[in-house]
Amino acid sequence: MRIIGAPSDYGANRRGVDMGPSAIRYADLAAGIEVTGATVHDAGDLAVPRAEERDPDREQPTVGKAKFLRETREVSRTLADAVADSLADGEFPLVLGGDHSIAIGSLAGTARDAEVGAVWFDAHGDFNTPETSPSGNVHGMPVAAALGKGSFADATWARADGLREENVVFVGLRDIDEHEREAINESDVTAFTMSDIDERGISTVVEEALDVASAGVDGVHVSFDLDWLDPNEAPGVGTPVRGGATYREAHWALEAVANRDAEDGILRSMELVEVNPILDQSNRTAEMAAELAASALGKRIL
Ligand code: DIR
Ligand code: MN
Ligand code: MN
Ligand code: MN
Repeated sequence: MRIIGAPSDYGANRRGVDMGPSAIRYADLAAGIEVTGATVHDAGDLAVPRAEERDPDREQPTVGKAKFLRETREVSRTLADAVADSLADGEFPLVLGGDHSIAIGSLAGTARDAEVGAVWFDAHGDFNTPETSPSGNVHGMPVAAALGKGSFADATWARADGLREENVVFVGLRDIDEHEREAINESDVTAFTMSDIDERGISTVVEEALDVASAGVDGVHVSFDLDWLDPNEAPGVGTPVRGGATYREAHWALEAVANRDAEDGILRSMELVEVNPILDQSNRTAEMAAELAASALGKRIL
């Protein structure tokens, strides 16, 4: 497997999430994964334009309210190539964000030569477009971007045409903007909220999510926003929302991903995003991210 760092914070309104890849590596990510018997190849971080060095006067594409589109497009293209190269070399891509806007690149790369589904662990729907976004932050838009919604229809860099809308599944939603709610309801994606988890239990919901995401596709991308977790477990995120998944639910969910992959080899790529060590308590959130990656990749208690 190959670790790819994508230290971008252009999609969020908080600085510090660009340090996510370092924080997760510092939490012994590679050693934790090697316990599963996997060989870990750390490809380092992608070159991301540094915020302090960017020329504010350089022309910025204006599309709706979306901020930093030029930088986001550059990062997306670089990351898409890195993910596609990793797959072509036969190495499973594990991408470390960065804010969730980097998922545009991960999805474009993993869906370049394949039909894929996605399981989206997140408090948020990430289904805004440059037109509907209340914040203008692209980290609230990656699913809409990959599916070519709104003005993303014309953005070839953002669209992941191999990503099948009917195979996109949200797990654990609890903070959705008004226009996002309509857009999700009108779309063909499947959305499980925290209420669904409360009512039906994490195991039923995640098994069903994996069924939907994997039906008839070549592989599944797992996108894991650390703000899916309850802020008590993962305080180091830019947009915490109360009432999230517990430590044990999270491990169960990612062990279910590993079990499913052991059965049918469906896991194609994964990313861990929104770790912000500046906002964290010690390095707790990055440590969670590293542990959960090991669970998703097959680490077992016995
Ligand atoms: C909010 C926050 N829905 C927005 N989104 C976040 O800005 O569009 N996604 N934090 O992870
Ligand atoms: Mn997100
Ligand atoms: Mn989120
Ligand atoms: Mn596999």
